[in-house]
Amino acid sequence: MATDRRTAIPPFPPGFLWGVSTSAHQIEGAADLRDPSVWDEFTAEPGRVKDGSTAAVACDHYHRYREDVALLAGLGVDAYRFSVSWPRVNRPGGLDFYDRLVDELCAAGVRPVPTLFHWDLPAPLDWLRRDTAARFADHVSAVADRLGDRVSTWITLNEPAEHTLLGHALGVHAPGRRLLFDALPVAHHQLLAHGLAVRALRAAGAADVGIANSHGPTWPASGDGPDVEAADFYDLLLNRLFAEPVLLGAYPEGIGELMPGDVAADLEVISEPLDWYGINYYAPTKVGAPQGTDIEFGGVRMPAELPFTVREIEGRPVTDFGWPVVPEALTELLTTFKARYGDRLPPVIITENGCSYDGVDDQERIAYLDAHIRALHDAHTAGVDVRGYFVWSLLDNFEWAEGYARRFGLVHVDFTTQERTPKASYTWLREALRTRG
Ligand code: GBH
Repeated sequence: MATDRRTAIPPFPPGFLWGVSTSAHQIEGAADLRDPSVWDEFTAEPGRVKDGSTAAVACDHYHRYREDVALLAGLGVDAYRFSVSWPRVNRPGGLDFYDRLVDELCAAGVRPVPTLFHWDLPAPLDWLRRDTAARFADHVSAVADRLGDRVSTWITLNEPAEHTLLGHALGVHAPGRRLLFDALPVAHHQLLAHGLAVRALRAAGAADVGIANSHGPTWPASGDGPDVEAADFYDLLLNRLFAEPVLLGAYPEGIGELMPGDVAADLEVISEPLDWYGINYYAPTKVGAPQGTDIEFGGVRMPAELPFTVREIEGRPVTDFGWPVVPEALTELLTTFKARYGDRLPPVIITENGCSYDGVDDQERIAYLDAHIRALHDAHTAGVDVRGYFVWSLLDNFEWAEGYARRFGLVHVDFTTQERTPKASYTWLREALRTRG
């Protein structure tokens, strides 16, 4: 019998976790029931978000979570990765919402996988300040005390690399700072927050803890020395700076000296052992030597003084966002991490992977997900211990500086009526999961 390669998922080891991901600020709405976050303040500034929209209502998930959990159950995923909004938890009764959500997930047989920080920092706080890390640990303890009887799998931070780079170095995300390399303490304080969070979770009895880091291969624009050097530097910033403190307890050479505080002592905290390592993967980056002028790439202005320039990857299909579709770069990323870190790399979970395309008959999304799941399987065959795969995202949602213009969902959302419509990709994934080995 001919098998349709579009619906047959290659066999992963038993216990492999299939899931979908979202984040609080991007879907919840109910802004009146949370304290303001840096994102609420940022979106209130004219010109920051492309379509001038805010996440005040978003997908109104706060009020519609039952319907959304039913969509998860209908999809047949094992797990749901969502984030807990710190500024909502800061409101009296704010944790009640997550309590209800977790109960609903458990009743539906879907494992809750909360992320404890996904960029919506309470507005009065600031990652340039060291004490934000300690405040985060208190937040984590409060959440774990409340949900820990039903939640076993936890994620500390989402993409500290992007929050540092986009939010504090380049200023295109909240809080909108353009500090370039002066943003490095923001990275250190988030990493410290991660380590303190792991300790807080352990103290609360958590047995299954990871982080969701943004990673991707960086390809030199040519074999010339300056291009290779620039690509290596970009690899250091995006990959090594955030992986090595966590996995090896050390910063890449030359970086530790630039960080604030007692870095050696902090690295002890930052490298608390994890049960698994989460990677968000979207696309590789092609990088070349600086060109002496500011460049505009993917809607981000990168100043001339940066020691690299990002270049276009040609000859590949691109998503509506303009990101190239390069599934085999996921295999490359994972085998590279395995080669670099060996036994120091715990089992890997892909905590985000997905693409933006318009329309409900989203054949391109099916092709993207199918190819990336196969690429992940290739990494498994090559000896990388992969334990899970989460699609970004369940719902079309508030895509940060892009507003509602970029749609990443398996489920279409009409932002006027809040009507949810499963896309072709939802049906495809449901059938693929139903018939998985
Ligand atoms: C994630 O960030 C976030 O965790 C999530 O909240 C967000 O909604 C989702 O992705 C989709 O954006 O121009 O080809 O070089 C992703 C961070 C940064 C990954 C930009 C892709 C550019 C690819 N992304 N990067 S390219």
